[in-house]
Order: sequence, then structure tokens, then C-alpha cells
Amino acid sequence: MFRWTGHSPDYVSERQETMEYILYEQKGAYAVITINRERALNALNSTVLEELDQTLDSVDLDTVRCLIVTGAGQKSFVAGADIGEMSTLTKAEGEAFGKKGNDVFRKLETFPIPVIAAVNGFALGGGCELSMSCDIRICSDNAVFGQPEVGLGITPGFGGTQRLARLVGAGMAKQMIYTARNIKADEAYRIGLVNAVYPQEELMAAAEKMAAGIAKNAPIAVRSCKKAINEGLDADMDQALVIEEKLFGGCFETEDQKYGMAFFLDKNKEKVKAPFKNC
Ligand code: CO8
Repeated sequence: MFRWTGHSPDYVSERQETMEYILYEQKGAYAVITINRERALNALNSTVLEELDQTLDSVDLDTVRCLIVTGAGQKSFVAGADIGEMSTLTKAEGEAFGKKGNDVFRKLETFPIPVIAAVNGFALGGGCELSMSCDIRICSDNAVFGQPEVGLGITPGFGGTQRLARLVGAGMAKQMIYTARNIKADEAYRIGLVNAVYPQEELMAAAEKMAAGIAKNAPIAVRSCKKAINEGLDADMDQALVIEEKLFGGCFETEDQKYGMAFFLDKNKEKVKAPFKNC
């Protein structure tokens, strides 16, 4: 089922019919995307990928300032790409399936607003790769991360060979990928793959608190930070600093910059900070 709060009733009913494996819930200034295919531990088949893509296209960026991605149930975030669906693919179909995953994960990675992965269990193969396309990963204490693909006769094909090395360093990424060994939450925390580990029952509250905190900050500035970090990481330092300067400059003269600084400079102790307006 697809729940939607930001569009007309006609639009809602259209989306409710089409979304089989994605739940979308807007909660004020942030929204939660749940991969909802619990009987297959939320494995990513083509339909899940297509629906995730459509869901991202539908996010109301005028009102939503942060996304959370999680999996349905208490056991699994996403247990990988769907092995049954992949088992009979030809070379060309395999490449096309890899592209389908890469395209939607890249859309998530470059999405204008921050995305938090709330990893509530298995994050294997495509699940680990999905989490790595998000800006921030936090997990439950039962989470398990891994890239088991070489044990199945394939490579990590949804960005794993690229993003894992960038996040945890080439040596650790190569070890995880070549050995296909899964790691538990505490090890994922130790190597910097996740930022924090919570008891399962506290994970979503922690993710929502973080999302609400992000959503309170000036939206143009938050979006600019995401762009500066992402684009800067792909550039050399001289170019990266130019990217930063442009985005920094772009914040000036906005209502949010004027208000944020005026609020700081105002010495009235009774003042209450109003929400930032601009997206
Ligand atoms: N694909 C399809 N079905 C799955 C998957 C999956 N990745 N993972 C679990 N399921 C299904 C099981 O088949 C089972 O279904 P059924 O009840 O109909 O038999 C159901 O989910 C429950 O799973 P289990 O009974 O196995 O549950 P367990 O608690 O015993 O085990 C595990 C949980 C350890 C997570 C186990 O299910 C497992 O090892 N799953 C596979 C994990 C894996 O190898 N993931 C990587 C897949 S490859 C990948 O992601 C490649 C990404 C890049 C693709 C590039 C394309 C070219």
C-alpha cells in the first residue's frame, strides 16, 4: 500500500493501486520509505526497484526535507537482490539488471535531500549496497552486513565494488568482498560502515529524531552541503573547494541565511526560533 499526504486524492488512489512493495509515509518534514517484501526478507526484484524509483520521483520536495529508508519487519533491511529472478539471466539481462539497480541507487545517492538508512537486520548484497547509497547509516544490534556475491558466482553489481571501498577503505572492502564474509553490527560500527548501533526497538525512533533534526535546519544550506560533499569527493581538492565556494555563496541573500544570522545576532533572550521556510 502507498500512503501519501502531499497530493490530490486522485493521485493517492492511483499510487495505492500501483505500489506493491513500497510503503511511503510522510511525517511532517521527513518521510519514511519502507521496502515491504517481508516474505522474501525484502529482497530486491525488478518490481521493488521500479517502485523505489517511482517513489523517489514522487517525493514532494517542497515539504519533505529528509528521507529514511528501512525494511519491513524485525529481521531484514534488504537481504539482497532477488536470487530467484537473477538465476536465469543472460549476460545482457544481467547487465541490464545491474544498470536498473545502479540507476535507482544513484538517484538516491544524488537525491537533493539527505537520506538515512535505518538498517533493521540483514543488509546483504544489494541491501548493503542500498544502505551505502544513503547519506547516513544507522543500524539495529541484530543487523548483518555483507557482500556475499562471489559465493553466488557474481560480483557486487549495485555499486558495492565502488561504494564499499570509498566508505571503509580499499583493503577492508576487498577483504569483505573476496571472502564474502558477513559482519555483525558491532564490526560494521568499528570499520565505519555505520554511524551508530541501537537496540532494534529504538532504531526507528533514533532515525526519526535524526531526520527531524536535519529537517529543522535551513533547507537550502542542507541541500548545498550534500551536493558539496558528494561532488567534492569526486573532484580533486582545488576543484572541490571551488564547488564549496559556489554553494557557500549560493546561500547568501536567501531568506534562510538572512533569518538564521539575524536570529543569532538578536540579543532578545525571549525569542523563539521560527522554522526555516525555503526549500
Ligand atoms: N533473494 C530471493 N529470496 C530471498 C533472498 C534473496 N536475496 N534472501 C532471502 N530470500 C527468501 C528465501 O528464499 C526464503 O524464501 P522461502 O520462505 O520462500 O523459502 C525467505 O526469504 C526467508 O529466507 P530464509 O529462509 O533463507 O531465512 P533465514 O533466516 O534462514 O536466512 C539469510 C536469512 C541468511 C539472509 C538467507 O536468506 C540468505 O542467505 N539470503 C541470501 C542473501 C544473499 O546472498 N544476498 C545477496 C544476493 S546477490 C545480490 O544482492 C547482488 C546485488 C547486485 C546485483 C547485480 C545484478 C546484475
